[in-house]
Amino acid sequence: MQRTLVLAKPDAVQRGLIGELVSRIERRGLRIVGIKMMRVSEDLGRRHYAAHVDKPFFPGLLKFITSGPIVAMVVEGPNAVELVRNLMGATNPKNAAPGTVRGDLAVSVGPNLIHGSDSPESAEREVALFFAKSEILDYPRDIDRWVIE
Ligand code: D4T
Repeated sequence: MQRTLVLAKPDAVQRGLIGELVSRIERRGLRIVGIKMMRVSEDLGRRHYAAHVDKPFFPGLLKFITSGPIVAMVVEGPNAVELVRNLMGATNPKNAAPGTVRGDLAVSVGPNLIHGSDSPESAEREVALFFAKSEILDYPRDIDRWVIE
């Protein structure tokens, strides 16, 4: 079982696509075990994108990710990191396959709707950056026992 951090970026929130992203994740069979709407502070943005601080696109990236509310999620399942990366599609929507989030719904490499951790190590680091332990809730799939005949 693996966990990964998923962000519905500011463009996803503004375009009313939170449900679309959540739905694709859930329909794949992955479980959401943490979810919250929040603003990314400049400090959190810098820490999250630490690998990119020296890249020419970093200032724009930081402005974008801090520009409006996002929805952060902890997503759990077998191979969750790879499954989420696959459903996101390539970073540049121009190269993203149809059927993926970016291939179906995005046109630009900046506002490209979704973030997913790129390795189990990044996932561990990023989940800890965005979520306190108490905000991640494990639950069994035992809803049928509440059915009243
Ligand atoms: P994130 O990290 O947001 O999930 O995207 P990816 O994992 O798919 O892509 P990334 O880490 O290589 O890039 C991080 C972030 O920077 C933006 N970006 C990237 C950009 O604005 N211009 C660029 O040239 C690149 C390569 C998009 C995603």
